[in-house]
Amino acid sequence: MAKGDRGTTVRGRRAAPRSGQAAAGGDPALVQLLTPEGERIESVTGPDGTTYSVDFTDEEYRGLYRDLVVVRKLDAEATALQRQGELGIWASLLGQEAAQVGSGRALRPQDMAFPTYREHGVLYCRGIDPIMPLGLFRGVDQGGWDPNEFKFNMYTIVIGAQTLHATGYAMGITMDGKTGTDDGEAVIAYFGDGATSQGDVNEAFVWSGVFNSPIVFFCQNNQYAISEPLERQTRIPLYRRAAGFGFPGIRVDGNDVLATYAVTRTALDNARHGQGPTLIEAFTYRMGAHTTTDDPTRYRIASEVEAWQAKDPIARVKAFLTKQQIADETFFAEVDEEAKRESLHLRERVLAMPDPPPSTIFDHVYAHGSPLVDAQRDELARYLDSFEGSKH
Ligand SMILES: Cc1ncc(C[n+]2csc(CCOP(=O)(O)OP(=O)(O)O)c2C)c(N)n1
Ligand SMILES: [Mg+2]
Repeated sequence: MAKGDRGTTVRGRRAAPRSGQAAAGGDPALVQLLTPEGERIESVTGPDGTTYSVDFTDEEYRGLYRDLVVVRKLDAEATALQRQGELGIWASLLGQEAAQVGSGRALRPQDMAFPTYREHGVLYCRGIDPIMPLGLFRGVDQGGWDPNEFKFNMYTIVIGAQTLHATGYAMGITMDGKTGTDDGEAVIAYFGDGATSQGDVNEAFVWSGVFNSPIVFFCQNNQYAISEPLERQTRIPLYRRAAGFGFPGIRVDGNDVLATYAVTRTALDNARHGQGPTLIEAFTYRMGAHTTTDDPTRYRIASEVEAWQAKDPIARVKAFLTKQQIADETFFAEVDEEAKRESLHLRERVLAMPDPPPSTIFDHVYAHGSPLVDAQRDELARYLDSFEGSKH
């Protein structure tokens, strides 16, 4: 995968042992600040000369660890709920926690995010009640959060469509004069490796590039689009596609929460200051199934999954915190306990979610209603009333 990259060099000033380089898979273009063994790399200079580093307090490091653990636990609970018939489907983020927490925490409050259907970790970082996507996947509502209040749009199932929505939004905030200052707004659009083959995504790249829009394209390359592996999407590393559209692309270790944070924050700040788009390729791995309807053992081998297990995004933060004596066993046990409490709370609330009346399917089709939708609502009501003993 990285073969075409051999000519690119990263000049990192490494404070930690050289093991960091091997851990980066030998790919010199991968920005990494925390190796799988938990060694901290002080800073890394990317191919374009930008230096990436983070300067967190101990409390902030512990906060990131807590986010990662809670997000994974809530996700596992959602998968279990689906298996027990309580959700129609679930798209797990397992393995992608660092890509999501790193980029999610890099967002400033005023930044707007456009997610796919898998961004539960980013949603959590935006302060949205984690039950919200479960209502959607239980089929009792259509998401439920206010995109403007939380600056996090609705989940998008149509692959790549949100990149165009995000591009339009980014062009709009430029016209509204909301960019160009430190407290200006920037936009982030999430999508997967498979989505990069969609026309929508390529059109979004064209428009954003040409209009120098304040947008960060955040591609979580989890190596698969359902059963289709990366080599069926591209012959070159995905981040290098950006060059053809006239803006920078960078590949970051998506299992490294620190590097993901640093790269995303820089790209967002560039965008808000009028320096245009960036494509970030967060190199990661989907540890679970595509969704609960999928069986990945049909198309990938166990040794591949095991190789990625050794790059686990949470284990490396735990190793780092332990080595640096930033956290101890008591803290880790507390976080586990907290995650357990939150997931139990989530479960109880999901089970208590009432089924909505059938007519609510028509409620949010148009913001201000429509005669056609009104007629369809009436027709359904008449149909349901036609059943003997119907309460509808
Ligand atoms: C326009 C469109 N085509 C096909 C699908 C069916 N589909 C759902 S998920 C998916 C794969 C997406 O892969 P990727 O972009 O890598 O995201 P990931 O699921 O791996 O996060 C496809 C083809 C769809 N939802 N929308
Ligand atoms: Mg994918």
